[in-house]
Amino acid sequence: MQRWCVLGGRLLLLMIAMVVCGCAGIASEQNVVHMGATSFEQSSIRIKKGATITLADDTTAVHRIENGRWDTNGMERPSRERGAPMIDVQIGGNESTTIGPFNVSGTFLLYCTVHPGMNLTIIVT
Ligand SMILES: [Cu+2]
Repeated sequence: MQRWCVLGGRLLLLMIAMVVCGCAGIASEQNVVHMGATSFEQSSIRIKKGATITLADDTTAVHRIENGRWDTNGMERPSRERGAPMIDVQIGGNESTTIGPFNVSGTFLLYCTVHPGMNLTIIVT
């Protein structure tokens, strides 16, 4: 009887450990922005000050992400807002890259210089 209690206790600890690890996994996953062949899967993301963002390329397309945006006329508008981290990263097919941290609150614009209209707005609070 006592042996079963010890075994049950160990199983319980194991289950608690798995739940804790699972939550940590979700927490680190929340700032992921996925990219398709020619666009971000979401147009904006809201993050906490000091956080980073992982850009995940789900296709074989290569993306080059820099500070700025595509305007509505299809023109590149490179610019870096005050407090924005300098971003200039190339992401190969099926790769991911972490950018940031974003240490200043505000709204920051990123775009892919390869794909017209591929913009991402980052809101840091
Ligand atoms: Cu791109």
